[in-house]
Amino acid sequence: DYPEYLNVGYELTDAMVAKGFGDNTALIGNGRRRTYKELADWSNRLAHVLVDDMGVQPGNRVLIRSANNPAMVACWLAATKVGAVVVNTMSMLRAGEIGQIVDKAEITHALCDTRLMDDLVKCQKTSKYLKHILGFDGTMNHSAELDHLALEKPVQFEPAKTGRDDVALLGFTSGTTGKPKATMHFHRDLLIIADGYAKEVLNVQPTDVFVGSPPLSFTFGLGGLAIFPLRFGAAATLLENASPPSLIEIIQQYKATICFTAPTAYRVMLAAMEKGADLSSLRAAVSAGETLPAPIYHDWIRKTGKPMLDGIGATELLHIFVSNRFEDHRPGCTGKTVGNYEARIVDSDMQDVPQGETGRLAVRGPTGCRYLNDDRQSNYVCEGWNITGDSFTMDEDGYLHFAARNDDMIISSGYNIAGPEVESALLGHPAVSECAVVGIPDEDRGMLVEAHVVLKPGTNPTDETRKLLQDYVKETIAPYKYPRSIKFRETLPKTPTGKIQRFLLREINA
Ligand code: 3SK
Repeated sequence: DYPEYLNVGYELTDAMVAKGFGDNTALIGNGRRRTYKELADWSNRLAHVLVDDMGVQPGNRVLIRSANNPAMVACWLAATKVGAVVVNTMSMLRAGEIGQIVDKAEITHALCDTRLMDDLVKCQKTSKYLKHILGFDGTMNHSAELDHLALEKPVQFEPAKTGRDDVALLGFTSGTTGKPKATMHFHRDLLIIADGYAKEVLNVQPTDVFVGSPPLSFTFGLGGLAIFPLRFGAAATLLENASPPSLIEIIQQYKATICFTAPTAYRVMLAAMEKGADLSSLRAAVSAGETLPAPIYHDWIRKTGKPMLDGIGATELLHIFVSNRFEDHRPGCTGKTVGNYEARIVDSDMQDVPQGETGRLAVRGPTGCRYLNDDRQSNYVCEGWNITGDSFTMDEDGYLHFAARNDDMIISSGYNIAGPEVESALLGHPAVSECAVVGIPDEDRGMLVEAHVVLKPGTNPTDETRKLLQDYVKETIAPYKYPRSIKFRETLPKTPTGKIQRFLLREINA
């Protein structure tokens, strides 16, 4: 239903002002609130700089390098208004990693928080594409060149007449395997995820205050911390340091109502509630990016009286396409498809598996995978269905139950063992803080179930603890699934977005 010409930067700012949300708070960050009118004006001034001083043309690829802060959102909106194709990148990337992105996306222009300039400049020195860089002040003291130039510009800007099917965003994903891919998303896609998931599942209201940890460079973060609030006149708090203690502080300070983060952060929040933290303002706790362990789900309900919304999304599909609902949620179940998405469970020949059996999740709907120049496209999209790389079962009522990432399925002595199921069992033991289960090569069994366990303080990593945990798993799930090998670790390797990098744990054994 979107008009033929659609500019998502305009829709989320000037159009919101026109609809009467001008005085609502849009963004909170660096200790300040900014209204929709201020955000519209600010992004319009920046858009003028992009055109007049940097020579950005519609279709140019513009990289933004920043931690989550209001300036990053303003830059993203400005570049989108100009009709550029934006590539948001994480502050943690180094010159070599930025270089891979610049080459893949043929990026010509970049906006960069001045605190992060060194690696970008290093990358520019060897790049055949990146020609123009301007720095902005992410701390909002307006001390950088982009800020100075913007102050001289008018607050009105005529947005580029972009088509609804013009590419607005390139979302980079290395998944959990390390090889970056760029996913293309149209202007309309960015509104579809808000008008679908955010409306249907979260029922976002202008009074909502969003908070969360995912970087805006990850489409999970861009949706949850920018597109969803801005589409409905709500506010987003943006945190450069979104560690669980900072999240807790901000939730209490701004009475945040909707939180987007991963299960590990919710575990810390539950512990903080024990010590008196008041998180009662939260009406929606969205968990995605990692399997939600049942103990966290149950504890959350026990402590808050509200459900946790487990969902599954993918950068390829832009955001969450299967989710639990406030009124309809079950432990160990990811829920049903959102909006117009459809799901099937198929075998390797794209045939439906019998109902109740585990197979590959295939999804199709209003958004889908379009890799930029990548021969992995045909692995991801088969016969019009997106194969997400996850194994699921679908029950007779259409609810989807996560089994494993396809890479996390362990075949041991002929048994199919889902690593996350063993993880879930281990996490039920009070001594376990975090764990990851992988299959490692084994002469006798083909593969062996190996658990990497981070213990809670106070428990010693001894053979006795190992045996205790193995016995516990045998009592909790079918005994053949127990981890024959357990390695104790101080931490688990994770991507910057909080996903456990199980492939690194497998490589240790390879
Ligand atoms: O978990 C993910 O990979 C994801 C990616 C994009 C958007 C949303 C989610 C949950």
